[in-house]
Amino acid sequence: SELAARFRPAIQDGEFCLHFQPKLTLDTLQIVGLEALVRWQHPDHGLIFPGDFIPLAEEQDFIAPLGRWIIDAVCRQLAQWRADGVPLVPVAINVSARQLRDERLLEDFLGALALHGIAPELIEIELTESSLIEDAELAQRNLDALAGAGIRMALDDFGTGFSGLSRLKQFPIHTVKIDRSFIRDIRNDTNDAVIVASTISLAHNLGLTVVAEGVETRDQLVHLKAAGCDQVQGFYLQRPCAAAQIAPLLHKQF
Ligand code: G
Ligand code: G
Ligand code: NA
Ligand code: MN
Repeated sequence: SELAARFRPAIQDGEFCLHFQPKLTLDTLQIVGLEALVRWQHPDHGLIFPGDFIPLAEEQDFIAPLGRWIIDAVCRQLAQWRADGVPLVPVAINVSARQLRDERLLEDFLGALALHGIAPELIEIELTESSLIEDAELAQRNLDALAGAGIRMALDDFGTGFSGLSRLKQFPIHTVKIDRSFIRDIRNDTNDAVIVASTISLAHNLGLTVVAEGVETRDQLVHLKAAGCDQVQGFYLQRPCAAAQIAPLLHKQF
């Protein structure tokens, strides 16, 4: 396709960029982490969101080089913030199914961390349930090695897959992110409220941190706080934004 043909030059020409969305602790509403979200500033099509090119990148064997660019860009950004005196919080990187099966994944992370002098505790990987299902052996080896190196893992979009509970035992997961489809109607839909409450209780019993994603209203926030959720992320709190807008937010709270 036309988009795929431009993938490689787009890296060279600096057309990819990262936005960052804060995760806040429900106790104090302080920022305790960021999620990196890739965007493509296409010369003809304008800003393209990852939903419109990540699946294509996976299909076209471009996800490995793009993934490497993203890992390096996150570590470079952390080093830049540190040089600017910005208080650092961990940054989460989304890793897709194909990337999890790449023999070089560990090397990519460790190489970028070393190059930019970043501690592994400042990086988190976000995985989806579905990415853990097929060819789980290779994924398991990569994830065990990454966890062994000190990188934390979050299970993203939790509740939308079929195998969440067994995966929590099998893989080195520290955090579950409850999918935003359960948060949307949490105030009115009893099923959603029960699913969220049960997920929080299950996760806490397993010693895991719980993040609710897609929080768009104050009412949802109040409900999640009463339900004992640990962290929140969503448009009500902060939309994904450029690094330059994140720095003052981190400065302000420390
Ligand atoms: O921004 P948007 O709603 O289009 O994001 C859609 C999907 O793209 C999300 O599922 C998100 O996890 C994924 N995504 C965003 N950034 C990255 C990234 O850097 N790498 C990978 N593999 N997926 C990403
Ligand atoms: O699959 P994943 O959870 O990684 O998807 C991240 C995507 O969710 C990003 O594209 C981000 O823009 C989007 N997002 C973040 N907060 C909200 C929100 O409050 N509402 C909605 N609808 N999308 C959100
Ligand atoms: Na994510
Ligand atoms: Mn998600």
